[in-house]
Amino acid sequence: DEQQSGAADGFDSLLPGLRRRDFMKAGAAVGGLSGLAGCTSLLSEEEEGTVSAAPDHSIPPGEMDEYYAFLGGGQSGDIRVVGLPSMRELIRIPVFQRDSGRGYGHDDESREMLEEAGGYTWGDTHHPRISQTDGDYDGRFAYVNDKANGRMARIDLTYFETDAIVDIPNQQGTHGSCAQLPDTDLIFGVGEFRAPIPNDGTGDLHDPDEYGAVLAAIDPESMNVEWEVLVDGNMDNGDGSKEGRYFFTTGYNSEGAVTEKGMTRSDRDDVKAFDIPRIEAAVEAGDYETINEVPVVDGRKDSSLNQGDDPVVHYIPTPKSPHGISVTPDNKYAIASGKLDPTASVIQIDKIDEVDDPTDAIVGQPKLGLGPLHTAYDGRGHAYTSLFIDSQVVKWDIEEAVEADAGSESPVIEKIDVHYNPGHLIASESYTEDPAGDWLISLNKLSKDRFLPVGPQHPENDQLIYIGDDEAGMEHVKDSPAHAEPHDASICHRSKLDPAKTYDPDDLDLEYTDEGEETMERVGDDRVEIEMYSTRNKYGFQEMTVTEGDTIEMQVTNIETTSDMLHSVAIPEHDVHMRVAPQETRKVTFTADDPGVYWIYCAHFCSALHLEMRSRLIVEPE
Ligand code: CUK
Ligand code: CUA
Repeated sequence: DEQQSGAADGFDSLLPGLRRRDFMKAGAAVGGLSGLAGCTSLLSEEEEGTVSAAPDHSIPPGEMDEYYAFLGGGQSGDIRVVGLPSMRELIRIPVFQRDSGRGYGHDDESREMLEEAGGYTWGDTHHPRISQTDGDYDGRFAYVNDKANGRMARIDLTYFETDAIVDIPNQQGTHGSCAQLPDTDLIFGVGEFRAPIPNDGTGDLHDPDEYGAVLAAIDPESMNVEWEVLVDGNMDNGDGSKEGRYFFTTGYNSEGAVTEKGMTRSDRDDVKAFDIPRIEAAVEAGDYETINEVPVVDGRKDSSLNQGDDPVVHYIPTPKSPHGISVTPDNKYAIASGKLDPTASVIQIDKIDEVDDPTDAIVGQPKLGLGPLHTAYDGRGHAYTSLFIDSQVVKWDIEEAVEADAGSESPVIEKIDVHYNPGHLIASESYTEDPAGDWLISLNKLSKDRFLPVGPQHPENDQLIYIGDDEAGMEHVKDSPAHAEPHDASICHRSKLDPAKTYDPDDLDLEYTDEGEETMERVGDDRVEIEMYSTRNKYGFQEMTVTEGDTIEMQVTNIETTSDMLHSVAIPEHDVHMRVAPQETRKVTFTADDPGVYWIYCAHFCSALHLEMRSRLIVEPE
């Protein structure tokens, strides 16, 4: 297994599977390695078998991965579905952007969805979270944020397709996203950018004191925003307690500033613990202000709802600008990573509502390294935190961190180098009550010299690390280049997903058109409605004649029952590419503005007669 051979990156490439720590041990036996280029295969054969504890991670041709990893594609606006442990990208699910490969944003339904959600051409997807029932993945939906335009989307995991997008009122920079556990009763969108509320040009736009950020709670079925909570400072990432009582957010800029200098002035920011039942009681009691049709509960520090013993939001002071937050699988702790501080803060969840001084809920503060960003779990009591500045993943013992003094390094078990500068990391099923504890992906922001150069923009580097053997320690087994730019991910065992092989026509709103049922009708003066089928290797109509200026509604059913047998409707010079998968019916509406002949063709290669699968759109002059 020679993933990295040939790269000029030091001894990691000479000894695939050999960790730096082991290198020290092996060093005596193999001598000075710097001059040993050319001996790579010899060394690998000798050393790999004895050193590697990882199970075989090279999935042979024809065999399948054990896990699905869903990666937020960042500024690409999509979700990437990657198989683990092979790291093969299986498919991309377009969410906030059009994608001609999947016909997304080309048919009426998905195009209207994108238009109603603001009509933007892109989004910034960071945190894909899979719906849960009883604290485990149920394989029904994934939810993901759009940091760019303040939105949340739902992906139907039966079809691996985006089926709803909500444009969240009063929120700019929807960053963290997370389902309320254990049964996905709400979806939370975490508002990062402080802005005027409502942001409609009223008030003093230059006065940051008039800005605010909200947490939004969204109904997972209707995708309506049910309520919001206004807070002090801005927010960043979020995660919920496993029983559903609290939702935690990190934040920076408790200063409420508008410049980098101002945002980093004070030594403390805070973790906010939203008490969901109390917030819902406040909404029930009418204790809110309706802004842009959403009930907004005042959760700022000086709000009357936060005085006394039953605050709706606890503000727990933590060192400078904590970034990631995640709840341990046993629901005991919420761990916030320090970012600008070398520690993580271990917050004991059942203390939050008991202590007089919120700081007392912090029961551990291990010193981990420089730039701790995100923390994942193996279910064996260990935490794994990405160190952005140190370019490392640090493994540490959670209970040890509670025992040890604040600032102690003793909970640290092991560090492994990653290449380079990790943002998120994620372990298999880390967000559930029962993580699998075998694989971890470090989602590195910089790849530098790890791959063939491809110009000034380098790919990201998603690195696979085996964490299943505590004796042997973490083992880096694979590099995988990624298109810009994965942030968070969720890893789900394949047994928990049941994707459809073909469409179920009952799941679709449009009517199925079988062979022989095709119709073409002129409706009114300048509208033509077409309903037809597609199959190997023809469309329901061999030609369609319309008049210049006509609006054409073309609905097409793929009547194939064989899985994987896609067709599409590509219309030159009309910006149309409508995919139809087996048993799927879709509709596209377009205007025939220019007289002429246009060859409608199928763009998905479907058979030896794929090129002959054609029809003519004949647009006669008026
Ligand atoms: S993230 Cu969104 S800035 Cu660390 Cu969860 Cu990358
Ligand atoms: Cu149908 Cu190609």
